[in-house]
Amino acid sequence: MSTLMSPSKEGSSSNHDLETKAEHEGLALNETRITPIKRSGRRKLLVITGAVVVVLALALGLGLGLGLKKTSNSSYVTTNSSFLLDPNFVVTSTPTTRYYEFVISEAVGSPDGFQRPMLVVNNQFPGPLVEVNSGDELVVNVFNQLSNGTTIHWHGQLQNGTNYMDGTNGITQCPIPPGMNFTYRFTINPNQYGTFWYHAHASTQYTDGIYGPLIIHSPSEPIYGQYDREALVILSDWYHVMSSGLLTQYLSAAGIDGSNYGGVNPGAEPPPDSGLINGKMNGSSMDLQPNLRYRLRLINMGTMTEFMFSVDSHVLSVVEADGTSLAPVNVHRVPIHVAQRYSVILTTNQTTGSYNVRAEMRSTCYKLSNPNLNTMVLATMTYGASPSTPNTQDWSDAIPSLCLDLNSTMVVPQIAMNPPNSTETVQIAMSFQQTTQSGGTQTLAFMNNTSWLADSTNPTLLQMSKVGIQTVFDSNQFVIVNNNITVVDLILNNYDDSSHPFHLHGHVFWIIGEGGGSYMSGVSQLNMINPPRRDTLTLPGYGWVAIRFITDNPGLWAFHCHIGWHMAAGMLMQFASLPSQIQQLQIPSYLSNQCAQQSGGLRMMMYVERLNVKTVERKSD
Ligand SMILES: *[C@@H]1O[C@H](CO)[C@@H](O)[C@H](O)[C@H]1NC(C)=O
Ligand SMILES: *[C@@H]1O[C@H](CO)[C@@H](O)[C@H](O)[C@H]1NC(C)=O
Ligand SMILES: *[C@@H]1O[C@H](CO)[C@@H](O)[C@H](O)[C@H]1NC(C)=O
Ligand SMILES: *[C@@H]1O[C@H](CO)[C@@H](O)[C@H](O)[C@H]1NC(C)=O
Ligand SMILES: *[C@@H]1O[C@H](CO)[C@@H](O)[C@H](O)[C@H]1NC(C)=O
Ligand SMILES: *[C@@H]1O[C@H](CO)[C@@H](O)[C@H](O)[C@H]1NC(C)=O
Ligand SMILES: *[C@@H]1O[C@H](CO)[C@@H](O)[C@H](O)[C@H]1NC(C)=O
Ligand SMILES: *[C@@H]1O[C@H](CO)[C@@H](O)[C@H](O)[C@H]1NC(C)=O
Ligand SMILES: *[C@@H]1O[C@H](CO)[C@@H](O)[C@H](O)[C@H]1NC(C)=O
Ligand SMILES: *[C@@H]1O[C@H](CO)[C@@H](O)[C@H](O)[C@H]1NC(C)=O
Ligand SMILES: *[C@@H]1O[C@H](CO)[C@@H](O)[C@H](O)[C@H]1NC(C)=O
Ligand SMILES: [Cu+2]
Repeated sequence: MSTLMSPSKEGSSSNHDLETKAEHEGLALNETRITPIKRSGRRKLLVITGAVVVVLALALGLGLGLGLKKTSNSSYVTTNSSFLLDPNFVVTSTPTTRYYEFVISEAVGSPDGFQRPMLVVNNQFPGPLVEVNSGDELVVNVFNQLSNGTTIHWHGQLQNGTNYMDGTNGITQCPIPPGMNFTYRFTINPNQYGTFWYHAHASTQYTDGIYGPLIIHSPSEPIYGQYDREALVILSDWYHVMSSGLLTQYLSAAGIDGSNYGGVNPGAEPPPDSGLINGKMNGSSMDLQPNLRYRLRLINMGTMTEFMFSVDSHVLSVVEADGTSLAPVNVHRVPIHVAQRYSVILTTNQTTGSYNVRAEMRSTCYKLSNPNLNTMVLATMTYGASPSTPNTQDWSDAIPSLCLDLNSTMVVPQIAMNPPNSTETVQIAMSFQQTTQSGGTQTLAFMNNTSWLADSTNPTLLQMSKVGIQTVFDSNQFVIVNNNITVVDLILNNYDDSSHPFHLHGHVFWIIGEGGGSYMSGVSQLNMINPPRRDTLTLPGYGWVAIRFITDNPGLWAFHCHIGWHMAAGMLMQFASLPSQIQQLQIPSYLSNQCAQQSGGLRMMMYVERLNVKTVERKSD
């Protein structure tokens, strides 16, 4: 049995390497003209840009009401008492159509004991379970009762031929206007199964509670039948205030209000106030039966926190990562970053009683610390006895200091696939940079030279569906267009000190390499033998990753950091695959109608306009 990886030596030294290179050799940094800022501690490099940043918080429409149900008589959020899956769900390869109704609304809840307004699906938190078989058609009518526009994204779904159902604001659709519906209708890929989720994909809305599990069963899943029961374990970090206010502070010149966190630090993310397991802090209970094998489906639905998951006295056998069945590997703890999923098999064969289930928040990876945050989030697992407060011991294995993925040597797909040779290499530099605005400086995230900004009135998919390969995107969109089916090597260099969980929409990619420092062609090691396949991976601080994927899925696909604050700060780029096929997509007319409604004056989302971004380099000490 392996316990968890030891902290990467590469990672910790790469910080130094990078600065050495930048300052003395003028290598990677000068070459790419990326002049990252260090978002914590002493700043060595400073970038001044001639950017004009206008923040238009057009709260138009908030007061209009438009006959919407207002939330003054707010209902109280409910949370399921059990997260066991129904063992009678019929797993079959005969597809059917499954219908769901989602009402998105504001409601009041207190997941961790602190009452606050939340944004929820069907008044439930976490949102309702969507459970399907591979090949099923899924129809979800989303009724937006919020005062702002929203979208729902189906994380990890390939959406082959239905890119317009991907639910990504500014890319595949406009926000569903308040009081309107959008019906998501798509076929679950017949070869896709495992643990997925859905969440709002407009600004930072999902942080406020719009998320839930999406489970895809299949008799062809390699691990199918190797367990007796299944349970969901939903992990999330949690705030005591609405994310929109925190986002405004985070993107402001001064950064977030640091009075609670030992000082102001522009560019530093607001640290959460608590952590939750299945929508509760310390309160969730898992009532199991003895001598059964449980498939625990772990999903990190949080905004910025990597969790370290474990169950006292129970070895976990990891068998799935992001929908790929794995050769089982036994661990004591599983690190799980934002938007990732793992299935682990837990056998209830120890002394009957209650045990601690632990989701430890990796707060060492925050820029600011919240003195009121309790990083040890607990639930209680009981079998063969009545539940009691557990008196069980944590595993003694050291927890690595860096926020990295499960060592990729432990993520070995059961269905082996070596990637085809690549035909194209795309290298991207990711960094945070300071840009000037009228009131001072603002810290934004850049993919090469572009800090993404959603165009909530004219999504890139609609643009390309009209104009095809000739589309000229605005300067806030970094889009890599592939007119042919190619095999892309995407190499991402991180010039920031934090790790970032990156997600590629519409694809399952191979992780062919990762390391500290910058990628060096011919020197950096790549693995072509059955590499891990998943949809979300962690890019190490001051490190690199290389992923490989095939552009055989027509559409506009976001590639972004899943840390909500970072995506909102611009850490997103897009792949546009097969423009001629994009022009053939059967995009429902109500999708463009809802866009027309946005430009008609109801601009609900905070809109940040950035003009004339030019980077000038300046060193200071
Ligand atoms: C991953 O595991 C391999 C094999 O045990 C080891 O050589 C390597 O150092 C590990 N990587 C990290 C980052 O811990
Ligand atoms: C991103 O910038 C790097 C460094 O300048 C460059 O080599 C690379 O081609 C750029 N990537 C794209 C897709 O333009
Ligand atoms: C919540 O409970 C209801 C009723 O028992 C059930 O139908 C639903 O699937 C549950 N949701 C989750 C997420 O377990
Ligand atoms: C939206 O869907 C809900 C629930 O199905 C329905 O009651 C409502 O009339 C629909 N609204 C619009 C504008 O279509
Ligand atoms: C949760 O449990 C931990 C560990 O027992 C404890 O330190 C913490 O105070 C608890 N939090 C609450 C809100 O009960
Ligand atoms: C419990 O089950 C695990 C996993 O199958 C096994 O490795 C272990 O030996 C079992 N322990 C006992 C006490 O039966
Ligand atoms: C793939 O690349 C390897 C190494 O360059 C080469 O030996 C092999 O022939 C290539 N395979 C195909 C199918 O082109
Ligand atoms: C970024 O833009 C600057 C100035 O426009 C240019 O010189 C530089 O090569 C660009 N860097 C990348 C990585 O594309
Ligand atoms: C892409 O496809 C077009 C039309 O099918 C073809 O003419 C062109 O040569 C292809 N380009 C590449 C780089 O393969
Ligand atoms: C998408 O569908 C096309 C056409 O059926 C197929 O060639 C392609 O391989 C599919 N891609 C994925 C990722 O399923
Ligand atoms: C709606 O958006 C505005 C502007 O970003 C924000 O101030 C407000 O808090 C949002 N309302 C909700 C309920 O999220
Ligand atoms: Cu990030």
